Amino acid sequence: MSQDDTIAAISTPAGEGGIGIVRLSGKDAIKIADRLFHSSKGKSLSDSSSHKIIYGFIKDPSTNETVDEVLVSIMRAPNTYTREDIVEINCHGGMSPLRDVLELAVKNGARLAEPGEFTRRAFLNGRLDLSEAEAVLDLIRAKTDESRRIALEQLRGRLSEKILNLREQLIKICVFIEAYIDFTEEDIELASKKEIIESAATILKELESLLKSYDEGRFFREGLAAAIVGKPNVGKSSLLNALLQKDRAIVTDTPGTTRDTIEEYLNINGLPLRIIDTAGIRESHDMAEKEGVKRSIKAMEDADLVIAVIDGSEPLKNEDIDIIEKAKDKNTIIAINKSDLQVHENTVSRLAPYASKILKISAKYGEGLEELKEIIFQSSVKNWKEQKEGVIITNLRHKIAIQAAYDSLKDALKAIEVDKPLEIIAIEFRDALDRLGEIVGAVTTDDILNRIFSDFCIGK
Ligand SMILES: Nc1nc2c(ncn2[C@@H]2O[C@H](COP(=O)(O)OP(=O)(O)O)[C@@H](O)[C@H]2O)c(=O)[nH]1
Ligand SMILES: [Mg+2]
Repeated sequence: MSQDDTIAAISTPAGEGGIGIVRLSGKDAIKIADRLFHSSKGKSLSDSSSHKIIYGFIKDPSTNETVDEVLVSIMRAPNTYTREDIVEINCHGGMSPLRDVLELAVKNGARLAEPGEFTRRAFLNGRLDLSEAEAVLDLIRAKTDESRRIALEQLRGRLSEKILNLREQLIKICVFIEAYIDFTEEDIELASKKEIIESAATILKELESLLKSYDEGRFFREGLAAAIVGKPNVGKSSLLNALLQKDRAIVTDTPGTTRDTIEEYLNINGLPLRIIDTAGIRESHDMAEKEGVKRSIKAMEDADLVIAVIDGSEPLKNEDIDIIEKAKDKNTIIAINKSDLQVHENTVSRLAPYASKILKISAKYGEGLEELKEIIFQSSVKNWKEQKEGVIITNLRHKIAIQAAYDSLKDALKAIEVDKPLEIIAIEFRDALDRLGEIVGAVTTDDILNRIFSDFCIGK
């Protein structure tokens, strides 16, 4: 894909509209447009100053036939989207005039643009960095106010600024270590070592908060899956119904009523929660129930959050503990249900070691549900409000790069700790630096660029 030629594309969506735009970018953009354009006053585009709109007609130079009545915008480099000369021909918005004008542009020296090629040129010419270019696509695709806000922030360079700042700190460390390697025979002094460790730790913390912002942002985009688990008859289905405020799941006092998982959506302060009621987990010889139990365990494993329900009116059983044990790697909330009845004395204290979030509820009488919702919200998105002020990661590519930088930095710290050779330590820091560079495009490959820009539509 050459950058020397002039590209052209229809930049507005297909279909009928009030206007449609054919866009040209490149060093011959104005010359090519001039071959097609006739202003009413006979003035050529080449004679026009930059950032002007001129009225006239597009004619086919080979037949002199008029194709459309247009307004043409002239934007001369470098103050343009691509940093090249850009001409935008505002046609009447129908596919026929647009296609004809585009075809004439191509016949007269332009090349059809590839998907995202305008933005790719903007990146290659230094108008946008890579994360800003990606934000252009996010902005086009934004479906909620929140995602638009985040995309716009990124387009304005908030993320880039943050990454550049972290890279500068890393460069300082690298330069320092490399100076040691080059000019001294000795090992790093203790004081300097401490300084390196401290600034690496600061960077690590910032990377951590960026990673967290991705996870929490994901909850708002995709919702959070919460599995309600527990023994049969503890009140799981009652809890689902109580949270939804409707009789969604069948509630009976016969254990083993719920055989399959049931899912419903609930909105907690704007957080879409997918709640999954599961079959009670117990040993069973019934085939259908066995299958249900299997699905419960799978739902628990897949969930972002586990609500483990205990029947507080009866003594705690080993089966209860077994289920909680199964969820030990999860963000787990223990809900001691049936608090309207007498809750057994030592149930709370016995459960304390298993989860930091324990509360008493009564699904039947709707007690403790607001508190439960609050705990769900807090434990999943506790930093979101602060994050809103800070920089938010929404792009998986960025997340992967930050995670890799984070891992390299951890390795660097470990290497310092065990007094590995300075060369090895320097490599880890360099690696972290490069991985962060991938985000803004300071370090990149054609592969990465192709992948990113092929997601764009033609004309952007
Ligand atoms: N007293 C009391 N009974 C409850 C409460 N929640 C559920 N139950 C009863 O416990 C039994 C089992 O409830 P269910 O929701 O089907 O439990 P599941 O098997 O865990 O889904 C039913 O008879 C419910 O009415 C509660 O908060 N208090
Ligand atoms: Mg049930």
